[in-house]
Amino acid sequence: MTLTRRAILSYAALIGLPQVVVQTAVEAQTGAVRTRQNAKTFSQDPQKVAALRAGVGKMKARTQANQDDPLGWYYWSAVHGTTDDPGSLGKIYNQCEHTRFRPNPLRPTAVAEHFISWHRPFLFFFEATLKRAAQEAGATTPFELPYWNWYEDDDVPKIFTEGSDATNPLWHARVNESINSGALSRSPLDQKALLPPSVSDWRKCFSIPFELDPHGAVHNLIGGDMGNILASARDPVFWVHHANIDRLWTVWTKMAGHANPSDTAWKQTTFTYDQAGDMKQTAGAVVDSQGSLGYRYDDETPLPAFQPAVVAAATIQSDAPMPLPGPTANSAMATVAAAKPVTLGTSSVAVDLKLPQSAQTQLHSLTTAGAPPGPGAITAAWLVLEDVEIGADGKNGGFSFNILATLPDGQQGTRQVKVGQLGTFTWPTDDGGHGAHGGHLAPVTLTIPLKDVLSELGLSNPGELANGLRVVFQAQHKENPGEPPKQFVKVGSISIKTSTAPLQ
Ligand SMILES: [Cu+2]
Repeated sequence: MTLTRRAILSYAALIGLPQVVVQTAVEAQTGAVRTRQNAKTFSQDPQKVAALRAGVGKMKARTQANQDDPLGWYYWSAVHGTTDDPGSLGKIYNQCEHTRFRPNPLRPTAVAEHFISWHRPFLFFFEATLKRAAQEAGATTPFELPYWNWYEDDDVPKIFTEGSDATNPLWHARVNESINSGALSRSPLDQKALLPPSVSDWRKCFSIPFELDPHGAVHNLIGGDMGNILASARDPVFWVHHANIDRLWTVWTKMAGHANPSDTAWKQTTFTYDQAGDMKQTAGAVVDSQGSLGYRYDDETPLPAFQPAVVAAATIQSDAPMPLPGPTANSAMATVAAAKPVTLGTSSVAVDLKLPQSAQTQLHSLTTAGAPPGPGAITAAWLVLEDVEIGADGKNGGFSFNILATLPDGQQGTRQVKVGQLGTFTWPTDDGGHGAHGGHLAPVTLTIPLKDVLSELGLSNPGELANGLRVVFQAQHKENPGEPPKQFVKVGSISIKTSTAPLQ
């Protein structure tokens, strides 16, 4: 799609003839393309860095004068999410599209179909506003929003960390200024479809697993405002993080056999970022950033998929099998395996859930197609984490755990399926994702359906469960030598529960 003249005029009217936006649109028509650069390259040009800082500084000054100024810093962070009352901007603020993992087994996830397509125009309009602010502040060097390639660079780009609040508009208080890039997953890049065939199949697509890890993991690991979905865009690093997310969507789209959704409802979904309705885009229009929005990235090379191996866990906890309760007269959950409470800190932790033989057989039978289960047979199984709470060192974020269900592969390796994530940004909530019920980090019970997980693990016979199911809390944060032990998360109990078909 190419921008129409009408669209150009409406952009122009929108923020008082912002030249950069008009220019953007004209360039899109004439074929000149703006290039978003790697922050590393960008940082080598002091003029560009100065212009970026001037723009952010100017936007922050506008917020000081009027919190809801649509050309100000707070406005753009609040369009994503805000902890303040949105007042008259209720339809514009708190719009970010994010998947949340819900404790309710009947609604294990709320899948965000527009995580990636909502953020693209969000960044585009923010970038135009930022460039206008830079011009107003007197900067004459043109620039585009840079991206932070955290697959290659552990450190938050230095232009965001040097100096202080008083001297550098890009500076922000963060828990970590360095992450562990090797712990971020690249395996979503392997998936051929953007969205899953159904909600319970959320792992079988690019967008949802990618949103969790690397996207959510980076939010979790930086911590501070970045680790809070409602405050994250206040931190300038948010924008270069999401520029990399946006870049990887382009990379994924260009890889062979990968396709964005073709259904009309998805394509016609409209996002509006201002009250007048001038900053508007549809999902279908922005799947090609270059054709519709006039920008590309300096690196759009396909990436090999890569799944970080399960690290040897520092702690392995296991319990003796529990006796399997007999069939019950109703379908209430029965516990077939349970483990002691665990505290999650600096290192990974593995928990072996030992299963009595009868439970091994019944769990295996869940994965095989066959006649409907007879009276008293297991019809469903869940991995249940109860009393999951933020620990004493976790409130401000700065940590991220993948929750993996694993089995040995018979050759000293491990088969693994990611079933969830624990971090402050991705903390499970039972609402739409904006923390309305019970607060941002309220204690939760996580109930994870196991049937698909066991199928994906490739469970071929009950004997493979002879040593139980191993649950690994895989730490993605860096271990800092000499650091005192941390308590990021406390998990009150871990168990496998089943429900059985009613006895006649
Ligand atoms: Cu984000």
